[in-house]
Amino acid sequence: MPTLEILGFAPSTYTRTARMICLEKGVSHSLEPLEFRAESHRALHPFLKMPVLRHGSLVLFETLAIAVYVDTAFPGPALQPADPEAQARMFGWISAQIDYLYPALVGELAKSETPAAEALAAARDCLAVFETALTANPYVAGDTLSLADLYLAPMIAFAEAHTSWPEALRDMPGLAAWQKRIWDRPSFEATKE
Ligand SMILES: N[C@@H](CCC(=O)N[C@@H](CS)C(=O)NCC(=O)O)C(=O)O
Repeated sequence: MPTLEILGFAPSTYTRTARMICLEKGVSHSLEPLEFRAESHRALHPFLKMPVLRHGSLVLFETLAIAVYVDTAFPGPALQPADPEAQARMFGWISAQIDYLYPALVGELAKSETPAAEALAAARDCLAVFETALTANPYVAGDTLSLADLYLAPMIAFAEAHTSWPEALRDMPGLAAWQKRIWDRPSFEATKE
């Protein structure tokens, strides 16, 4: 079996998601650098983003493709609910993170150590939706860890590391309890920079 490679840089939230998924599945992988924005990068990822997965002759770009491949091609704990409705909801949470939370947290909030009130309000509004979900359930998509949690953790960790992460965003007990559960996992610890 060829070694599975994740190409990207450790601080990248999506690269961290891909790596956490490998670790949660028990799939050994290596983190490999990319020649960022060089032609060699374009050959692997036509949109010049990260991560990329390489596994033998298979090359995949886009985190979601990588996530589903690693979860379904390897044994280990399932990271997607088996129930179709629950699975569809999990993908809804992932899509919301990609389209709404990532731009608010990583794109805007994390740009400044002391974010503008507008950026804070947008981040708070978005996180409040996750707070509601995490008040009802221990994990984003229900009772068990799923791909949706492994998207969320790196985004929040990145924003925490790059802003003063003010008190206004801390007043979310469901999110805080979830953070404690995920932050204690070996996959989170092992992918810290
Ligand atoms: N849709 C892509 C987004 C990947 C993405 O935006 N990755 C960031 C790092 S977390 C990146 O490559 N940033 C470099 C850039 O935008 O030039 C995916 O889901 O994999």
